[in-house]
Amino acid sequence: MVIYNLHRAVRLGLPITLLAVLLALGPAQASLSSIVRIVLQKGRHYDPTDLFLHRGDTITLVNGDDSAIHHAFIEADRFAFDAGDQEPGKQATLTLKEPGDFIIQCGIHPKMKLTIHVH
Ligand SMILES: [Cu+2]
Repeated sequence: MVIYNLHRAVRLGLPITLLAVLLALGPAQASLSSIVRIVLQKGRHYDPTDLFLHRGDTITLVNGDDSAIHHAFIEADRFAFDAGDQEPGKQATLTLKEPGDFIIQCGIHPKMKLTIHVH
């Protein structure tokens, strides 16, 4: 689609400087296509337990339990995340800005782990 538009732009006689700007916008637009992934906290598990993400993507953690409280957090070298106590039905969001592999734990259920791989 981009190639087609460039061909069309050349036929229309657009200045080369404008073409350079259009080319430069390509990757910028691609990086704006961040996504939101929903993760369920239910039965003392995260669902899913592994996620592959790109920088800029967001995770929404949803407490799907009827009565259990969850408390998601990350302890990493470069940043920390703490969602606080999440009552049933409540959500917490986390936008990934750092590349690397991180583990989202639960302060209430030590066995709950979600590994995220951010590229
Ligand atoms: Cu929990």
